[in-house]
Amino acid sequence: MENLVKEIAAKFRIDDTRLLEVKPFGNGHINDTYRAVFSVDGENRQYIFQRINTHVFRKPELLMENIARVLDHSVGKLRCKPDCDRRCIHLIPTKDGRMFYLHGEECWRSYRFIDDARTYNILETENQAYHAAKAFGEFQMLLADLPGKRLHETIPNFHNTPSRYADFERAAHENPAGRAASCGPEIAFARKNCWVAPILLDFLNKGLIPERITHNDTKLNNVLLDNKTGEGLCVIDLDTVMPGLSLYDFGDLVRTSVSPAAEDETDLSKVQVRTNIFRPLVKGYLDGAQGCLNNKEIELLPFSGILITYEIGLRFLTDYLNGDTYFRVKYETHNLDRCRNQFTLVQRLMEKENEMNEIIKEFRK
Ligand code: ADP
Ligand code: GN1
Ligand code: MG
Repeated sequence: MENLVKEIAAKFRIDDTRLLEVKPFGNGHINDTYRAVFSVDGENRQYIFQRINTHVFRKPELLMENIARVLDHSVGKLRCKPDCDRRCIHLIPTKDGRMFYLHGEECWRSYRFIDDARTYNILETENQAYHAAKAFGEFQMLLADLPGKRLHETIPNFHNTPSRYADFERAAHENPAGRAASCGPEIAFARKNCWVAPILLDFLNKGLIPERITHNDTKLNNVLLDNKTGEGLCVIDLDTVMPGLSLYDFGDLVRTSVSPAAEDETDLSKVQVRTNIFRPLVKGYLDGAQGCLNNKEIELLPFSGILITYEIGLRFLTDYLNGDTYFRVKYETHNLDRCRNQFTLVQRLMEKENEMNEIIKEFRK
């Protein structure tokens, strides 16, 4: 791997360098991410190298066009802020001026590494909740006036929950991996709760909530928090930035923040909703978005966590039924364990929905 990354790195505009170390980095389910340390003029400098999963992202050139537009616009708006270099990721161009490098069938890109910052897989404090949510809210606000044509849909129907439900029913009927019998309770849960699927799209179709430019993969570990100040610095993992709903972003943040358990925790008694985390999530997101959201969007913030958690549980179940063709798995029932965990969280979020609705009343305009 070291040799491969070295070969790839040589294609990017990184000055005369000596590669000291390269290691897999992060724990994403889709792309392959590496952190490389180079010695540049006697100083250590770090870069991120990523191999884009082209099975999932079929048109990487369009995806990179989206990212470049989004970053250009964000950098422009952030220029006058203190520490602006660390508030946005920066693509390193290739030596021939492109934003990615094609290595046979593989598509690689590189980012400047943002130092003195980190991501969290499990949220620890209310302060982290506030700052992570604020960064995602700011991201929403930054892109609210992106000029030019509509962004490309890098994965069509990505958060179209009824379409995800149809994919699930197809997998359950066709049973391609012969696993349907081993997940009867999960299939039943998915069916019993299918009423959740169309709700946000119905509000969109009625014109009550708007389409926006959204991130669409706002897992807690897709925002860097500053090691010193604890503030939200920069939103990362921009592959799915495209037209969407603010509620997809807030919902995924709720999904990955309120529970003290990892997404694949198998001790389901640990899957809980910490309502004390919900309030700073809402406050942070709304502070960051600076008035972008309308009242209907604010009212639906508690429900958004339920919908997105249901949708991801459904996607894990579908992938399990299909024989693990999409998400990276570490063992045979990994996707099923993730589904059980997420469906448990859906249940717990539903039990707390009234409490979350009470909290939201404080924030309506
Ligand atoms: P994945 O698709 O694998 O989730 P990410 O883009 O989220 O890929 O990157 C994986 C991890 O690498 C992140 O969780 C973060 O810790 C780190 N990371 C990514 N980009 C940067 C960057 N520009 N600077 C510092 N760390 C980064
Ligand atoms: C994937 O790439 P990563 O790990 O940040 C997935 C998300 C899911 C998430 C579940 C492109 O995100 O939609 O919510 O796993 N990304 C894609 O953990 O499908
Ligand atoms: Mg990520």
